[in-house]
Amino acid sequence: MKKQRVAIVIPTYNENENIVVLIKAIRAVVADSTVIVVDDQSPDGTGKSVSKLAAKDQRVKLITNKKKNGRGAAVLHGFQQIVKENVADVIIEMDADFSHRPEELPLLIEKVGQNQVALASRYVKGGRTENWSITRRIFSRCANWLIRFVLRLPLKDNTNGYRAYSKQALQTLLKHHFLCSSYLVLSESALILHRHHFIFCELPSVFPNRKLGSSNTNWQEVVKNLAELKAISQMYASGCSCGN
Ligand SMILES: Nc1nc2c(ncn2[C@@H]2O[C@H](COP(=O)(O)OP(=O)(O)OP(=O)(O)O)[C@@H](O)[C@H]2O)c(=O)[nH]1
Ligand SMILES: [Mg+2]
Repeated sequence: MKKQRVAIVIPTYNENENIVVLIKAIRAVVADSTVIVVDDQSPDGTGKSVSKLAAKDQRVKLITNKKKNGRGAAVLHGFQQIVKENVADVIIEMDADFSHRPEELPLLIEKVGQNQVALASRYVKGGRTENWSITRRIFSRCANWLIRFVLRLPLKDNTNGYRAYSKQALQTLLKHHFLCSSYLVLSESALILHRHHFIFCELPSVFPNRKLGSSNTNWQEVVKNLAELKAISQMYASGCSCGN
């Protein structure tokens, strides 16, 4: 059987303390993957560190966006590049801060299928978060409940961006014009794939809190996510399948 080509998209904003070590950790687990970092001109020099690495390793690629436009927009940019250049059969998205553990990659890759998306889930049996404050735990549960309730999605964990897609799933996604650019791209993607009858396989995942660098989640981001949730619920409730 032909070997699957794997590409991993990592959105970054101020992840200089994590990104190089993470790419090495990924390589230790999935040796021949292509790693695509999508950076929004991080002031801390993340882009420079990745471009140094890319100069030595042609399977590391850097996409630099002109301005900070949200995690989701960065991931979609990476996806577009992958489809355009046809460099992968299995495509992963993951965060740069080690909350998505590289050792979980092989199982995610194994479980992805042409019509099956594999998702790392903190809220199925065996999954959990580590070192989160009670406020963060309540917030995450409420966000998940709200998305599930409003969008009628069948997922237990709607807000974790550690996922593996087939090339077919990506091609389906990219036919659509996305309304969201924040973390809510995760929900908009799930909604599109659900409507196209893709199956979701939620795998238990351990999500440690970031040790280095600082969070990109703030109140402004929360407000943006809520506005985007309202927009997609209205768009999809009206029966319109955006952009298609
Ligand atoms: N390119 C890009 N990446 C982003 C943006 N916002 C967040 N990211 C990246 O998306 C991933 C998730 O962001 P985090 O800051 O870890 O968000 P979080 O997990 O809610 O917050 P933490 O508690 O700090 O982990 C990280 O790899 C970030 O660097 C953005 O606007 N642009
Ligand atoms: Mg994080």
